[in-house]
Amino acid sequence: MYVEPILFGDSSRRIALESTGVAPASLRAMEKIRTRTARVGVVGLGYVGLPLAVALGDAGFDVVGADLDQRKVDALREGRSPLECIEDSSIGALIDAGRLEVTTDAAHLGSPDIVLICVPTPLTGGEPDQSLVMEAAESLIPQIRPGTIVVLESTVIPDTTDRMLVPVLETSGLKAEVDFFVGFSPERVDPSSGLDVVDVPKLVSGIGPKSAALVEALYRNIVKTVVPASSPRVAEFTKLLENTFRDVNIALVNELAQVARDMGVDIWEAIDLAATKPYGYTPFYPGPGVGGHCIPVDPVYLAWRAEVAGKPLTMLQDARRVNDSMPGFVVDRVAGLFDGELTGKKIVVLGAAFKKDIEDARNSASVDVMDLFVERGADLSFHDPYCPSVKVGGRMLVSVADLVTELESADCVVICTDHSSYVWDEVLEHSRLIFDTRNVLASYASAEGKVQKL
Ligand code: SAJ
Repeated sequence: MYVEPILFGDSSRRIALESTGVAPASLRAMEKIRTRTARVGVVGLGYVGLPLAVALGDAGFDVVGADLDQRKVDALREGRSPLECIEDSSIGALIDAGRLEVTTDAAHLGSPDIVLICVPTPLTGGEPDQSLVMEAAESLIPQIRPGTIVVLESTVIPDTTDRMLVPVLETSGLKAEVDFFVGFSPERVDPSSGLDVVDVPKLVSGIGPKSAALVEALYRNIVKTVVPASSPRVAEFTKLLENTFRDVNIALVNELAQVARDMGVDIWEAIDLAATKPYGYTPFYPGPGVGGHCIPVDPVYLAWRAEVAGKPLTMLQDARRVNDSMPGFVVDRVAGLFDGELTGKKIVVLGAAFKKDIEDARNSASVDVMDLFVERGADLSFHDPYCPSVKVGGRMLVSVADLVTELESADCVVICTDHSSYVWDEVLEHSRLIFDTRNVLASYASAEGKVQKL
């Protein structure tokens, strides 16, 4: 798997350099990657950092992970995985082999040879918030040594690596691309597709040719396909492009869903018909809104940077407005089933997670739907096999235990997240009226007469 790039022209020059015994920092760094003797720090052990830490440990590197969440660190130390997609045994084997250490403090990684920054970059007050990247960078300043490689994985505003990360790290007194090396490699982890991190092509980049070669060499140890980008900036932009593409296309079908029914068209049938076109079309589906940490966030990072450049991206902003309007559209459609009046109506929402078969309800449109039902005076309850409780209307709601009884007492059941574990025949049998935001009941004959959909 390891493909050794020639760092300094042809190999004879490299041998000449080595023979002097004064190998530049980058040669020593490359040697540690080639021999997998480098010690790797991973800052942030979430759905991006932890799979990477495990892949690096499995590849033979010693890994030290840092995460602010003490419970997560405790679980890892006990050989327990905090992520559905990683087995406890994978963690336990690395811990037992002394190949994975974990800490809550990124300032005490022990000056590892390589550091991957995998911290969240959310929105705060609707604006990009890169403070965790800055904190991670600052924690590395006293730990930078000649030969250190720092790779940013978090999704950031284009130019962050060059114009924020490098200057902060250079306050160590060392010079980037001479003493230490910096690159950007966007995370491409999909929390539910089951695709392993090693199977997803990985964009890599460096602030200069040495950094680029080192970052490429590192990832060639842990992923099957490495795709070099010409600069961190274009890789940062590409990451935002990938997810903005998704948000805009979801907004297109969401907006069409808001008018198709009035035109006598079943939007779901139209999308399936369009998907028979074998080229020039990618199917996306309407829903109760767009949740998660990526899709509703990344377009805002791109639009923010464009605004700074004096070129507002109006289409991205319109798409965000459409997607953010979906929870209200869903609640209005359900209210329309009761002559516009939801006060006192018993509404049961199925699925709090932001998408099917995962346990994450942060940034979930389902929760926005539930908030609106509460605001409109409905008697709201929810069920989700993955999310035991969520905050709705300012208070914690617990997933109902007895689903059948809840369904039978509901004036309307609203399917927001179509987890695969639901037995839809049972939901149909015990419900009087269903509003299906995911078209999951389309193929059920018994749905006739009791199911409304987007
Ligand atoms: N959604 C729709 N209609 C669609 C697709 C998604 O309403 O046609 C909604 C989902 O219900 C969810 C939100 O959009 O609320 C986001 O869905 P997602 O499938 O994009 O899920 P994420 O947030 O896990 O996106 C990740 C992204 N991966 C990375 O950023 C590394 C995204 O680029 C992937 O394409 C996506 O996983 C994936 O393919 O599953």
